[in-house]
Amino acid sequence: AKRLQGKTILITGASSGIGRSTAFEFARASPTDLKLILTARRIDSLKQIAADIAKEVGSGVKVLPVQLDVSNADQVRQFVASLPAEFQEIDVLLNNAGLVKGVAKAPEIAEDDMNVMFNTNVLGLINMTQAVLPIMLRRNGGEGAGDIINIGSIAGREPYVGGGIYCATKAAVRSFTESLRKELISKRIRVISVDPGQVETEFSVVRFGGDKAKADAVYAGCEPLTPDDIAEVIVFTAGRRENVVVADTLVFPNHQAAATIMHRK
Ligand code: NDP
Ligand code: 8X3
Repeated sequence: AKRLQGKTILITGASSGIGRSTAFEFARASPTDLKLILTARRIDSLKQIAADIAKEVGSGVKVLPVQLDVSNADQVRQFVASLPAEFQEIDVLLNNAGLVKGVAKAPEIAEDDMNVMFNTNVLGLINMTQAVLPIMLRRNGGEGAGDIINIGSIAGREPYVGGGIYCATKAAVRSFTESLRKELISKRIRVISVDPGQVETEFSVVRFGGDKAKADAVYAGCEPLTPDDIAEVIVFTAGRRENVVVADTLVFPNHQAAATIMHRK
């Protein structure tokens, strides 16, 4: 789409799943003129994705893979200044990096898991936002311009058994997103929330510490969304006319009606 032409897009958690798919989807939407900053901890995966995007759409999309752990506040603080000048004018921040660890109930939740989930899903997202907002606010003589797209979850709207911490992190994301939209009311910065339901990515593999059989069981008899499905929604929101804010979107596969209400065949 013409509206995305020339934009600089920063994606966190771009090495897998929804973030990876969204990188491709933005590249397809503006193949002749786009800058993509792809970040995650797994830099080798990001380099591979950069090469695959170049193969698919050619050199009109400039891709910069950068290793970044969003749960490391110092790394996040230094991140923007460390970018090459031609990538510093970030137009779209996609706060997508996130994870879940385990299915323990309150008495058994490991302290490490709590810290990782809150530091990544909540503080990581907030720190990234603080790092990038000044760039967006400077534009148009202080009126600002840009998009902040936060990936929440159905889990942030509806807490479930065995998700005490993960659901709390996504509820925190939802709350922060809504505060931010209100705080930026006089600015031309769009604050957008996309909340997926069940999507098959590495999400459940990470949840079960690499146990693929347990991860597969989550989707048994279901037809989950693909990460491309969510990528299409994200790119749609960023490609609307500047005065249109697709503020808050919940996306389910057809068999899902709530976090834990799934029709299984
Ligand atoms: P994946 O596990 O496939 O992708 C997660 C991404 O986050 C990876 O690229 C991973 O990269 C990155 N990540 C994790 N920790 C960090 C960190 N500390 N710093 C930087 N990057 C990090 O899962 P999804 O694509 O499904 O998850 C993306 C988002 O979607 C998450 O916020 C998740 O909560 C949300 N979501 C997922 C749903 C689902 O059913 N799959 C449903 C609703 C929301 P690396 O390991 O290389 O750092
Ligand atoms: C992921 C969706 O409900 O499986 O955010 O936790 S859920």
